Amino acid sequence: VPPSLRFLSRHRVCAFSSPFLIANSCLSRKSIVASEKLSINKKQVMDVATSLRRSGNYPPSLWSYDHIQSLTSKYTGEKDMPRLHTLKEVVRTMIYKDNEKEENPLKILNLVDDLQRFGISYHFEDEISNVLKNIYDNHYKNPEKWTKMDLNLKSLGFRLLRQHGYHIPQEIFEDIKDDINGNNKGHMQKDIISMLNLYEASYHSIEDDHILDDARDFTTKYLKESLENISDQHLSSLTSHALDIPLHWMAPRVEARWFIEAYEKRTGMNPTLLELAKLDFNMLQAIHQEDLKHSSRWWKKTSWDTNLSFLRDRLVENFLWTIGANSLPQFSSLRRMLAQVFAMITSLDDVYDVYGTLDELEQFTEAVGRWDINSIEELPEYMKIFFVGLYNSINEIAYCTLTDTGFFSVSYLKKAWEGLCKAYLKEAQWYHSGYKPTLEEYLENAYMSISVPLMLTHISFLTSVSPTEEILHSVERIENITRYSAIILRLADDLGTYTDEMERGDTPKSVQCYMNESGATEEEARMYVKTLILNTWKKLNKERSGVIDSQFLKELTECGTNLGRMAQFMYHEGDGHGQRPDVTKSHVLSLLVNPI
Ligand code: LA6
Ligand code: MN
Ligand code: MN
Ligand code: MN
Ligand code: MN
Repeated sequence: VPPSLRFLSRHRVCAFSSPFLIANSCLSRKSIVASEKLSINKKQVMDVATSLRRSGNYPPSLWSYDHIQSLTSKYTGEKDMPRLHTLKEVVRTMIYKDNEKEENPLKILNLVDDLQRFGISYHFEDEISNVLKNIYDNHYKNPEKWTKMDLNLKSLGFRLLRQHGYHIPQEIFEDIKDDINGNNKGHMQKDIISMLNLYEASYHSIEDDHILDDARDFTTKYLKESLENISDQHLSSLTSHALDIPLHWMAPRVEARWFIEAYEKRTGMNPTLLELAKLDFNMLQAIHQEDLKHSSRWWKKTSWDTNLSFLRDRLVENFLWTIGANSLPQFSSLRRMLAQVFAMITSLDDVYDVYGTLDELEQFTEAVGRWDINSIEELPEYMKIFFVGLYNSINEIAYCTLTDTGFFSVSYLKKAWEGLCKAYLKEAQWYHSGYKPTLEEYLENAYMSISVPLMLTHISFLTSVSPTEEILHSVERIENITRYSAIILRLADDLGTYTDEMERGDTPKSVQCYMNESGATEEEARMYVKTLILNTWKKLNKERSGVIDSQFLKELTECGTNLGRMAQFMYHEGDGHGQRPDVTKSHVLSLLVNPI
């Protein structure tokens, strides 16, 4: 450090409570001009800025470009199509045959459940919706019929029907109210399968479904206590898997891989179903591999991994989120563009949280607002590289929507990025000023800064074939769904990442906000945040049943919900997205690299 800059040295600065407050005010545009007068050049000032920048301390990527490009699968192309088609026809017949046995719908409901868990229900959408309509009309619509059903059938039907938008009131479980409150010992059917199905059903609750809250508590405790004594291997692994993450919260591809491997060990399993599930999984994986390779070529072309080396290099992990959002075969181009969007979000987050000075971040936020390539001269070099990379990629996405659908989306996409930058900037300002928001104030901004609104804006333009007005109307109609998905993602992210964030220096996250305002301990605050996640799911469940009239809204809603599920998966053993790529590695291998 040159003598004239000693006042900025780390040693002195650390004596103040917020080093960055000092550093930033010293490094503003005005002070650079002033420092030039003091015969200190801009480069020296920037060097000091660099020495004061925080570090993400992110481990390097585990996936080299060459490794990704070398991925191959035997399941590409047309050669497996005839077999897939044959198996699908066999299963279709199976659905119709089971559907005719109306007197006990348990068998067909189990089949629907299995198809969904295998991740192959998308082949049988019409059949499944016919089956469920039938079952609803004949068994669940009329409360008089509830008394004749056993708890297992009731629970399974309740879950599948609610999942598909039917309104089944919680009162279907009125008769077990006393049992689950502990007042009527011994009457309720308590075999493991029934308890499992009741447990899974309880996650489809909406607010004020108190019977289901009690059912969740009861079955969770019951299943935990029974776990050691379940002699059937398959049943015991189903149980611990369910206790780990309930089915309704599970990321679908992760569940598919897990369930296929578990199903294989089930006594009396159906080999045709298993073959179809495996083949479909492997064929989808082959498509996903090509999408990943495509995304990785884009990532290399940005050169951010070398030119902006302070960023997390997480292309593969970002890609994993895209198959979490939508894994269907016809959505390759969505995944390819979404991987770009997710990688740019993750990178931009590091610019705001780790690398940028407050003054630079203000400049960058304004530059995104202008969206003008001719007015970025003022930005520091690294931000020019970032801005042009972002500008090119987003304009290219807008170009795709223009040529595909005739709609020029760039002003909406730009607005979404500006919104994200503003939310990021607010957090940076809070951090630099030492401000402690209340939890409510924090979440009002943090549901934006977790980027779900931006993601869903892009997803709606990339998946819709509808006219503009309809898309914009759709975005409005899913406002609440967007918000609740975003809050789930935010809270799950906070639980997985706040330890490192607080260590590095960041704005208080939900756990800290709650501790600050309530005096709770860290453990109590974590519990509170988990309760908030559960309660947000209840709100989301209610909203989900309101969009079943439109196929497009249903798909968009599923995407939003899946992003929440993906977050609960990525963060449930720590920060699988940023700090712990090693934890995510086995999932990348099983979902993207190795066939079954
Ligand atoms: C998580 O990092 C991150 F980068 C996200 C943007 C989460 C959303 C997921 C994507 C884009 P971090 P922050 C696939 O925990 O600073 O640093 O918002 O996010 O808490
Ligand atoms: Mn786990
Ligand atoms: Mn961050
Ligand atoms: Mn951030
Ligand atoms: Mn975080």
